[in-house]
This record gives sequence, structure tokens and C-alpha cells, in this order.
Amino acid sequence: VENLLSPYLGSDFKNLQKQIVYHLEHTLPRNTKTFQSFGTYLATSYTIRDRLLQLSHDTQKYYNEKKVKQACYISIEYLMGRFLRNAVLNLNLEEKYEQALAGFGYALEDIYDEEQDPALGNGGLGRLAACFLDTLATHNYPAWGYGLRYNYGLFRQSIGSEGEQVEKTDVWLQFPYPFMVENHFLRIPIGFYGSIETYVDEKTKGTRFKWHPSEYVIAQANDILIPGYGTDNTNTLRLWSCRPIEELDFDKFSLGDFKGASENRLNAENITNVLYPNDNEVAGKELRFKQQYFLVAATLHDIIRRLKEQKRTIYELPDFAAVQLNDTHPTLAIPELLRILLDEEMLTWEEAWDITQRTFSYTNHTILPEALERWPVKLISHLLPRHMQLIEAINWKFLEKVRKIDKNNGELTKKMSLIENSWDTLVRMAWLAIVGSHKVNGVSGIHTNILKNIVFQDFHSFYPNKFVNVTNGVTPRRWLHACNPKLSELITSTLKSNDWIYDLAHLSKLREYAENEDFQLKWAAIKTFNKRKLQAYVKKELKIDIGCDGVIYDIQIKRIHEYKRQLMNVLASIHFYLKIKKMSKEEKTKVQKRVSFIAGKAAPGYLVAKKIIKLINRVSNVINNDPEIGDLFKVVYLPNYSVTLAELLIPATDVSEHISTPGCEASGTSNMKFVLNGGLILGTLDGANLEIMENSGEENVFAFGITSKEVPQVKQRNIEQGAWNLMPEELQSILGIIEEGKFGEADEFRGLLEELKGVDRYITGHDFIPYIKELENVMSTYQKPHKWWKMSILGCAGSGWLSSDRTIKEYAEKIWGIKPCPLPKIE
Ligand code: 26W
Repeated sequence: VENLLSPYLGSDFKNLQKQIVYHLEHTLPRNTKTFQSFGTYLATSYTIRDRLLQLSHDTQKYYNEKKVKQACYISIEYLMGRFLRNAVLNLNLEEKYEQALAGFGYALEDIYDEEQDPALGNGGLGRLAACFLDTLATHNYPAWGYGLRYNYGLFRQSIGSEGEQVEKTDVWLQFPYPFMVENHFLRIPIGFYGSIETYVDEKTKGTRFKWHPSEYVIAQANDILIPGYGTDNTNTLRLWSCRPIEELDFDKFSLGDFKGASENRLNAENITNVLYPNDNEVAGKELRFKQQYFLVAATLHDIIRRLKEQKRTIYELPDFAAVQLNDTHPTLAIPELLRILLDEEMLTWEEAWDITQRTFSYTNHTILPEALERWPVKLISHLLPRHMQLIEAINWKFLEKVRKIDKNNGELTKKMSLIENSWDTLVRMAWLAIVGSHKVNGVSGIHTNILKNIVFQDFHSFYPNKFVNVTNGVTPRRWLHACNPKLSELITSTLKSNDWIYDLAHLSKLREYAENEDFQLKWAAIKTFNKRKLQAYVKKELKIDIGCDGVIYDIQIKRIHEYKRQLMNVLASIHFYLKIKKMSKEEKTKVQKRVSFIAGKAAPGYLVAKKIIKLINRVSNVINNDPEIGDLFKVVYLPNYSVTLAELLIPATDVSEHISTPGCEASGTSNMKFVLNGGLILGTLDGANLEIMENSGEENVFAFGITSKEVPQVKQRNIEQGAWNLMPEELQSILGIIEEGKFGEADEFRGLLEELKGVDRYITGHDFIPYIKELENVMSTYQKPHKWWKMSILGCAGSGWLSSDRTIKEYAEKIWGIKPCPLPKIE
């Protein structure tokens, strides 16, 4: 068995077959007669897991021998997507597995489809973390991901008969998930509540503190092994799940109190039960706070345990690990490390604070005020009394320095205090993250500038070298090579090398083919091929007939949020619908056909976003069933957006929409994926759109609207004069039609419209006409294929810098101080 399962031996197809059968019979276990697709998927996946396990043992052994510094990425969300195809491609075993499965009568492609998609994240932040893990392994960086293994991932979405969002629990662990290895040997106790003991240290005569938690739970490790492309280095994503200290209270059980007997277990399991479905809006729930602490306490314990395993002292922590806080959700790591260093390692405050600052760095992903976390002092004091005491101490020492430069009788001190007195006394988590880190980064050029000059302005003046920009990126393995195999092949054969897969800058060589007609034809044919796949999906899943040839596939996919302006998109659809309806037969023949796709989930408590989904579906229903429109225009809402669905949609897109109110979208990452796949961008001057314009050429992006600097004036005018009075007539009449009840009961959408007519916070009225004009520009450009495909090819050729490989290199150099450490090749 040892030889049979070794990744260093046995990767010819016959051996793979033996390994698959072995797992089918012994791991599942099934017999070869009840061999079904799902079982085949599982058995195949276990053979991949064997390889990865062995590679990961070797990787850890090697990193430990070399004592290299490692990055530890703490994130409360990971949106990994399906695993099998990615692993098979990264290990370069696709042909072998195809052959092995063909022998059993299965197509590898179909087996991939058996896998469900673990949705342990909400959106951009979680998917970015997943792209980073792929890059870190591919480029041989010693790195760990740390997160939570939720029992239930992001809810599954369907659309009800009224067009409304319906949520269902995502029971992703109902069947085994073969890529996650439960580590039963690693069980870490995590405390909550309790009291603080004060005592005098005999040696130094100084006062010391010790926290005595009154409740404990256990953090158990679940490891997902992360393969890199074309390398043996295999890193680990460690996800914690929560277990009770005591499974069953036998005394209660004996007394007949069966419910009480399992109370402990249920309370503990609650902590990692479900992912909070909020994106860009804090829910402020105690359980969420417990999740955050549970994550960081388990993670720091593990990092320090691994440091000590190397027989190194706690003073070496900042040379052992660079710990990245993915947004403020893991900020409690700062007081937790301080507590360990002071109360358990007995360091002085100066030593402990210095180690803490040198260990952590923090990435900000959003500037929306409603997304900035602030936790009540009362809640923290109750759950984590010692941590609250430490936060107060950090604040005290920090404000001592601020006071020295505060010339405005306390104004600055109040603004910069980690503790805010407003409707409640609250800890500002972002402030704490900034103070406790050595570097703070934004995720695109414009976003970092807004952080430096507006949101964190005072902190930027106070710590001028702390703020840096690291523009996001996406992994070209999943987002081009795997999801668009035909385009991947064309690029490789054209460049006569597949080096671009791990060095995306090579794409720039495509520039010379941008106007080559033969190349353009091949490029366009691949787009059509991918569009047909989407067309078939829409027919099968939604029973909607859409065209393909000569039809623009226009797509907006992202979480539903007012700032992302899906509402503006659907209002424009109404505009075009009305326009077509007024046309003569003759005029209609000249219309550029288009399908407008929208997909995305709304947080269950975000009622406005849910209304927007409802409106989209109502509008879609009217337009798609209007015989006067026919195939000239369709609106399609695709339910249950996921990483897997994105992999189908992105290669099939002609133009994608990234139309946020300027200044609101920190970066965006799907915009990068579309460009990489030859899709054009219709976008505002926001986030990474701006950098895409710089790198792919302004003339290759459909940009419209004002700059973020101009937004405050427009908002001010809306407030002073009323948005309705400033609204273009076209939009006014569209709102009128909705109010008349064209798309359902008149009252239904009143709230949505009142906001547009009143303050219009996201300046939809102001941007509506420029948006429509640019959409028209998109449609007329599509009628000039030579120009269109040139733009598409140049966009892709300019997207080399969009790789997360570039992003991670910047993190490694500017923030973490880590270097690649490739395993020696074994022949
Ligand atoms: C506490 C509630 C909550 C949950 C999630 C607040 C904020 C978040 C995330 C930080 C929101 C998010 O995912 N932000 C997105 O991060 C991406 C990766 O950097 C960016 O590309 C997106 O522009 C940004 O919206």
C-alpha cells in the first residue's frame, strides 16, 4: 500500500486506477458494482489527497529544517471554489486521470461536476484569500492560511414565485469532503468570560495579571492541503472547528435531563456553526465576536506551538511568522498576543508591544462606514475581561503620544482614541489594527489614497511610513487556465510556451496579434464556444431561450449592494425596453441584440438589496415575455451565484459591468478576471478599474462618470436641492412607470424609489445618462468586430500585472519579509 499510494511512484494511469479502486473499496467503502459518479468523484479525490498529504509532510519538514520565515494569513472567510480540477491541473495529472477514469467509463470533466463548492465566504475578501493561497503555494512561499470550518456555509439562494430571494441552509458537510483532513491530535483549549487575578511577581516585584476564564471550548484543526502549480510545495489552510470540552454531562444524563446533558456540546458547536452572511455591513452579534476570538486564539496558539517546536524562543516570533490580518475581523489577535507575551511569557510591556507590532500587519478592504467594526466595551469586558483591560492600556499609551501633538484642546485625541463614546462606548477595531501593526495596506491605488487622505488621515500623519498600497490580483491558474481551457491552449500555442501560467507578464506578447485577423477569428470563436455553454445552462436551469451569435452577453455578478448599483443597471434595462417598444419594424432590425445577466446574493437582513433582486426578476419577467421584444433584448437573473458559476460566466462574457459609485468599491477582483478572459469592462472611475485602464489602455475600457473627488459635491447638491429635482426626465418617467405598477404592485418598490427621489446617496440619478450613453457605445462598438476584438485582445495582453503572483510578491517584499523556499526536486 505504501508504494501504491506514494505520489513519487505510481502516477501512470494503471496505478491511478488501482489507487481509485483501493479508496472505493476501503475508504468509502463501496464495491465496484455500485460504482457511481459521486463515488468515483470521492475515490478519485482521495487519491489526490494522498499525494497532497505526503507532499505537505515533506514541505513542512523542509520549512522546519530551513527555519524560514513564513506568512500566516488569518481570514474569517475563504471562498475556495471546487478543488479537484484545480489540484489535478496543478499536479499536471489531467491526462493520466482522464485515461484512468475513461477505463472505468467516466469522463473526468463530468466527475469534476460532482463536487460541491464550499462557500465559506461572502465575496471579494474571501475569494482574494483563496487566490492568495494558490499563488503562495505556486511560488513556493512558506505560508499558512488560518480560518474557520463552518458547518454551514453561505446560504443557497433560489428565486421564489414573486421574484424574491429565498434562502436555504448550505449543508456542505452532509457528504464527506475529501480534501479536508481532520487533525484529531491538535486540540486547543480556548477560554471565555471569567475574572482577572492580580499578583506581585516575586522576582521583579512588579504587578502581574492572570486571566481565569470560566468557560472553555476546544479548537480542533481541519487541514486543507494547497497544491501549487508545477511544484511539490504544498501548503496548509488550517480551519478550526469548535468542540465541547466535555461531550456529555453524565450527571445530568443520569438524572434524566437529556436536553441539559448535551447543552455543552450544542453551545460549543454553535461557535463555528454558521458563516455570517453579511458583506460590508456589521451585524454586531455576540456570537460573531466569539467566532473572531476563537479564530485568533487558536491560530496564535498554533503559531507559537510551531515556533517552540523549532526550539526557538518567543523573542524570535517576528522572525518566524508574519501575521496578516485580513480586514479587522481578526483584530483581537493583537490583544491576545499581548496577553500571551505579558501574562504567560512574562515579558515586559516594551518587549511585548515591540514583538506584537513587528508580527502583525493589516489589510483594509472597505471604507463604507457601516462596514467598519466597532464592538461595545461592555460586551468585550464580559467575554474577554483581560483583553479589554489590554485594549485600554494600548489606548492609554498611544494617546499619551497623540496628546503631545494635539493642539486643538483634545479634538485630535478624541478622534484617534481606540475607544469611542457615541450611542455606546465602542472599540474601533480598525484603529486598534492600525496601532498594533507595522504595516497597513489598501487594495488598489485609489483605495489606499482614500485611506491615507480621508478615512485614516490622522493616522497617516502620525505614522507616515505605515501605509502602503498593494493592488489586488487573481490567480491565472483558476481564472484562465482552468476555467477557459480553449483560450489557455490558444495563448500557449501562440506564445509557444506556457510560461504565462506562472508569469503572467508574458501575456504582453499577445499585443502583436491584436489586429491579426486570423488570430482575432480564433479568439472570437473561443468566446462563442464559451457563450454556447452558458446558453445551454440558461436553457436547462431557467428554461429561458437566449440567442448567442451576434448577441452581446453583458454581465454584472457580485454581491447585491446599493453602492454597486445593480439598481442603475435594471433601470437602464427598463429604458432600453421602452425604447425598443417604441421602434418601428424597420428600426428594430438595426437593434444590437443583448442579454443582460445579473447574479449575486443579498445579505438576508439587507431589505433594500432584496428589493433590488425582486425588481430585477419582475423586470426580467416582463421583458422576456413581451412578444414585441422577442430576442432583441433579454434580462436574466441567475440564482445562487458561486465561484463555480463564475467559472462558467466569466469566460462567456463580452462585457462586464463594474459601475459602483466612485470611491465605494475598494478594488473589485472580478473585473480582473473578465479582462483576463477577453471580456471588456463597462465601468466607473473606481477601484481597480482605474488601474486596468492604465495597464490595458484607456481606449480599451468603456469608462463613464465622475471621479471620486467630485462625488461629495454631487451628494451635497442632492441634499440641498432634492435628487428628484435634479433627476433627468428619462429616469423620472421610468420611476413613474414602476410606480404605476408595471412590474408588480405599485407599493412594492416605493421604498427603493423614495431613496432615489430623496437623497440618492449613490448618485444614480446623476450618473444615469452617462451610463446609458456608454452602454450605447458598447453596442455600437460590438458592430465593428475588428475594433471589438482588438480591444479584447489588448485588454488581455495588458493584464499581466493582474496576477495575484504580482500581488503576493509585493506583500512578501514590502510587508512580510519572506522568501520562496522551493523543495528540492526528487527524481
Ligand atoms: C463585518 C461585516 C463585513 C463583512 C465583510 C464587513 C466587510 C466585509 C468585507 C471586507 C467586504 C469585502 O469583501 N470587501 C471587498 O474586498 C475585495 C478584496 O479586497 C475588494 O476587491 C472589494 O472591492 C471589496 O468590496
